[in-house]
Amino acid sequence: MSEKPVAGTVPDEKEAAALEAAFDAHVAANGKVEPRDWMPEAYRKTLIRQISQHAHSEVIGMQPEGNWITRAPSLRRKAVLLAKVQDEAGHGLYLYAAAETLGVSRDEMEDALIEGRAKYSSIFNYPTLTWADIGAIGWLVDSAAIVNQLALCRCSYGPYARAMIRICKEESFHQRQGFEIMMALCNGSGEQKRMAQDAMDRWWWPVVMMFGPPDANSPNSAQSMKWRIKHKSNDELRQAFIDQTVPQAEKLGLAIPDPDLKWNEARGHYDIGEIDWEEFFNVVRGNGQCNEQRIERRRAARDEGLWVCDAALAYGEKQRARKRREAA
Ligand code: FAQ
Repeated sequence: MSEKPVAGTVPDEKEAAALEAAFDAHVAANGKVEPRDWMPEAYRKTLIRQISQHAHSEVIGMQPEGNWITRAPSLRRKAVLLAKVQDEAGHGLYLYAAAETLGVSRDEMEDALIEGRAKYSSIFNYPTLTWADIGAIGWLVDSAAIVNQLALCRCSYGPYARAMIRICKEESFHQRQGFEIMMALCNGSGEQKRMAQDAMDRWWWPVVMMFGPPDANSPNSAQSMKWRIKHKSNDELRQAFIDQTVPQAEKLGLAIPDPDLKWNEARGHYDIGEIDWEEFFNVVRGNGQCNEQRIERRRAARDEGLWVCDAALAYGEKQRARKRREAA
């Protein structure tokens, strides 16, 4: 993008309008934006909001699954779950690093989360009551995350798009491990099958809501789509997830807890019943079953881990001092 102005330019009003017009044309032509490029302040802020929210979701998302690491039903299941939870930490790291390229520090983002100024995905405020919930998260939540993130691989902001490509590859493994847990339960005893159905009954609607409010009530969508941060709307992604998941549920022999779910031949999509948006906004406002616990655990993990950061920084400084002495 040779004609792109660089960050740090302080333009006057006329220049600013020209820069913005050039920026809009660049992203409209599917051009990528890199950290040193000039960008509208609102674009930068929108990305910080979305990427940090995404990073927080990955990190908070470790808690519901972490809850079952010590209780996984076999050593194999335990090892796989441990690896998955570690992957989520890695995803958080890539995403925080992508957000840092926009001039915000990791400490600032973490403070915003812990002080309730930044959001994270509603889905992680539901409890994991049985082992089948681990299958449901992997199968349903990771499927939903992949549908959303595949579109984000084409996001106009380079560092975010590149992080998404790597994350999506790892999420497909997560989705398969979830489906495999559900398959084992559905082919098992009557009690196991009932456990799988119970997880399906509790997770289905929260996952459907996870794509965000309906397009008509999504204040950020229009601008984010214009800037090619988002390539598909919340409702388009929700529909894609439903269409791909219904046949998978049929294959497992699980019923979807929606009496109004039916194939619409004319639309070429499934129709679904009414979504309880009051529940969604209630959870987003902090009143879900686990919001308080999730943030409290995150705060404790940060506070208890501070000495590790201090020790790592002191060790790094000691190494640098030794190198300086050796070079002198
Ligand atoms: N939860 O105007 P829109 C994962 C907020 S990663 C809470 O439509 P936008 C991996 C939204 O922030 C899951 N808040 O907003 C994993 C906004 O509030 P604000 C996370 C929500 O940004 C799997 C307001 O509502 N994925 O699962 C939610 O254009 C298993 C109005 O909404 C991402 O974050 C929600 N569900 O579209 C990990 C993907 N939905 O900020 C562990 C990246 C909306 O103005 C285990 N993010 N809100 O105060 C996105 O694609 C977008 O941000 C959307 C929302 C689609 C989530």
